[in-house]
Amino acid sequence: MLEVFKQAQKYAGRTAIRKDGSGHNYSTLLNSSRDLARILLSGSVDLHQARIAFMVHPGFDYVRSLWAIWLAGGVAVPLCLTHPLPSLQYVIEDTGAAILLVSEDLSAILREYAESNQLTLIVLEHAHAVSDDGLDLPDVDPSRNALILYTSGTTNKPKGVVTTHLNIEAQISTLIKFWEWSEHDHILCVLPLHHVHGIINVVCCSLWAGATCSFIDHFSSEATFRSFGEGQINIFMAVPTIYFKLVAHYETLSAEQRSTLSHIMRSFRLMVSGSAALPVSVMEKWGEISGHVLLERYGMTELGMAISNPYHGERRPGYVGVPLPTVEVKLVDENHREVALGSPGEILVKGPNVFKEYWGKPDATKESFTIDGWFKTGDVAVVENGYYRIMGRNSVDIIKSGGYKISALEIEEVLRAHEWIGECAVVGLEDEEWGELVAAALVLSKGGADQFNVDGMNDWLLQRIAGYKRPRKFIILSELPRNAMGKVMKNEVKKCFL
Ligand code: MCA
Ligand code: AMP
Repeated sequence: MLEVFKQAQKYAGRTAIRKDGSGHNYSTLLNSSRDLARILLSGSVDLHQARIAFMVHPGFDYVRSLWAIWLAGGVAVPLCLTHPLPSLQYVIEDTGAAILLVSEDLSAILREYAESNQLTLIVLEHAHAVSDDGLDLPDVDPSRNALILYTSGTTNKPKGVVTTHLNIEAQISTLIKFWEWSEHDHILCVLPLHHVHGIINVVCCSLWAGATCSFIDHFSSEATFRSFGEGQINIFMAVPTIYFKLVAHYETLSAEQRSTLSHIMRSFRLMVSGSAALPVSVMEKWGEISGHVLLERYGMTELGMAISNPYHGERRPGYVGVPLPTVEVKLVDENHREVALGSPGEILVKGPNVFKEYWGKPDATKESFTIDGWFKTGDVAVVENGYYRIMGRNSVDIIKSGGYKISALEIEEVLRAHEWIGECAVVGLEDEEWGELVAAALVLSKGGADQFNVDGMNDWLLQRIAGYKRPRKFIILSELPRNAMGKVMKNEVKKCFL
């Protein structure tokens, strides 16, 4: 039996999940996951690593879907709940998922597509258990693939990051020890569940520890503070943009509300920030209102978590801390030679947490590792007084906005398909709230010059890309700044927005 289920069995009677005032214990969660696994198997003995895409609201249904896929021997492919059809289609087709598992109210977007492509669409609310069919669930070897998550990179289309059960077990068990998770913990999940931060750090870690995971459907400052106000939550994890928004909302509350909230937050055990650089100003303001020194850590879809400030000991503002136990980290120059202590270098990582491959992309997989097996993160860091400080990335084409990784090239490719646009360059502009804001410099086509308008552009984009990828600023130029070789100089493009 996979370790995750052995863990869950230990805590049978404890509350695993809470949402909207009701709870489910581990035993109910496991039984319901087994029932759903049998539905997925539909009479066969093992899904044999078939990819199952699922688009399910956070909470009990999400977790039982994930667990059912694993119990049936499948590979889980979580879909983003807010992606437009072309983005969903890309993931479904890239993974070759033939079964789609969906919450009823999310099914409309996929129904017609599933029918015309002979995909099986299972609506969770209509899927009825066949638990007495006598069928055993397969014994899944932990070296098998478990999860495919899509991440943007320096190529125009996102790549599917494949992690095995062993990778995931390594990622989880390291965090359980380092951050001292226990069954007495209670975390609030406000993050989207198609990325590592929400899936692994929040949901899988809490359920591995026998803790309780509370859910809200979608982040809002009001709902988050309301949930804190109930006095049960003692762990919180979020991206810096969320802390920024919470601070801003706190400042609008009455003195009495602020004092109650601050009092409650002081009794939390742990508050973590990650997925993007935490501005020191946000860390300080959060410290004032919550009494907590945020624990900042560094991770990546391909790695889970790699570097973390200590749970005990100094959490240094502006730094991500030290490599986690079992994770090897080194900083190298462009020839992959280790740099001298105190010099900046690219972060390379090795360890049982590191992903297996990019799905269906052997060349990209090979290129992302050195010949001696270190994963090349593309992030540049320096070690100062024993702590790592992230200095940036070695590609201007990767943007981090609201904690989401966004490929400038992907957005450019979409923009270029619009008849108004001749040429374009997408960049990330520094922003305290969002980390970076997506911005597009456009050279309009002949016809586009008369017709371009931002609302029309936005409507068109939202049918093709996720909302968080949409450029928030446009600038019209007569030509893009290029170097002597004709290459667009993105740093010069950024200056055009100043
Ligand atoms: C939304 N808005 C934006 C952006 N996104 N404006 C500028 N830039 C953006 N990126 C605007 C919307 O247009 C809208 O404006 C308003 O904000 C609210 O939109 P909504 O979609 O409701 O946004 P939100 O819910 O407030 O979103 C903010 C968020 C979200 C909660 C911070 O971005 C989020 O969940 N981020 C987390 C992503 C994540 O989990 N990353 C982890 C990747 P208007 O009202 O004017 O229309 S994993 C990873 O990175 C590694 C492994 C790691 O280390 O963790
Ligand atoms: P993703 O592909 O969405 O998993 O994003 C991973 C990237 O997020 C890393 O390669 C870093 O560039 C960035 N990142 C994660 N945590 C931090 C952090 N604490 N500080 C700065 N950047 C971070």
